[in-house]
Amino acid sequence: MRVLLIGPPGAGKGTQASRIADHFDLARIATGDLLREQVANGTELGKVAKEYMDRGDLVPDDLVIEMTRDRMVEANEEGGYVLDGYPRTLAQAEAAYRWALARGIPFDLTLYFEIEEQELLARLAGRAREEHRSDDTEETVRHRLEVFANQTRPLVDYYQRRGILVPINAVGPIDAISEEIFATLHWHKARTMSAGVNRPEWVLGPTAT
Ligand code: B4P
Repeated sequence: MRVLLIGPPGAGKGTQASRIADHFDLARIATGDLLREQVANGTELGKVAKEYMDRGDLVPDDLVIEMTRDRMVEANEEGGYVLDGYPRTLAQAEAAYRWALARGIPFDLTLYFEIEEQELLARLAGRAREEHRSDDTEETVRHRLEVFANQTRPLVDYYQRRGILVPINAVGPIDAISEEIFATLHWHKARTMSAGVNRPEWVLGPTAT
């Protein structure tokens, strides 16, 4: 199973991605965590990425695309993955699509975490107190929400046109949201295993733009 999670910062992608990975025995590939690891290790990529992350901007597409590919191949060989935070731009989505198509491993499902801005601001203020993340200051969070609206929200249409988008209500108890997601994924798994109804991304045509 190859699943993507899309949602604004603080929507709970990281929280739910870990649970999905545990429940379905999938690898979790979280680009935010991978980038923070690069920053902590002081790599060249980390040095470049830090500037963008601290401002609340997205790290340049080519760096993120390159960083993510090998992990996707490894994880796919081990049974699949949940992608948390990638793709985040149309350019990343197109690159991921062409790359996956060429290998016959298109994405199965995209979960879109729906949530109001007020709830996001409250959650991220909580995370700022607990985790001291340099990109969780109020000003940076507001900027990240704008970046999401301008650069990432268009992916909702993109994956809807591909027929693999499922909206998830991301407000409520964490366990209840996990249950909704697990039910969706179990249903999808059962459906794709029955003959003739497998409709992954690639059967919908070479491009959705
Ligand atoms: P991420 O690490 O992906 O940060 P995020 O979007 O804020 O995280 P998420 O939505 O996963 O929130 P979480 O579950 O932790 O990215 C950080 C930065 O990395 C980006 O701004 C960018 O610069 C860079 N980056 C990453 N990917 C990139 C890409 N593809 N291209 C370019 N740049 C990229 O939840 C937040 C909080 O809410 C937690 O404290 C949690 O406990 C709480 N919470 C979760 N669910 C809840 C619920 N149901 N109720 C109440 N609280 C809840």
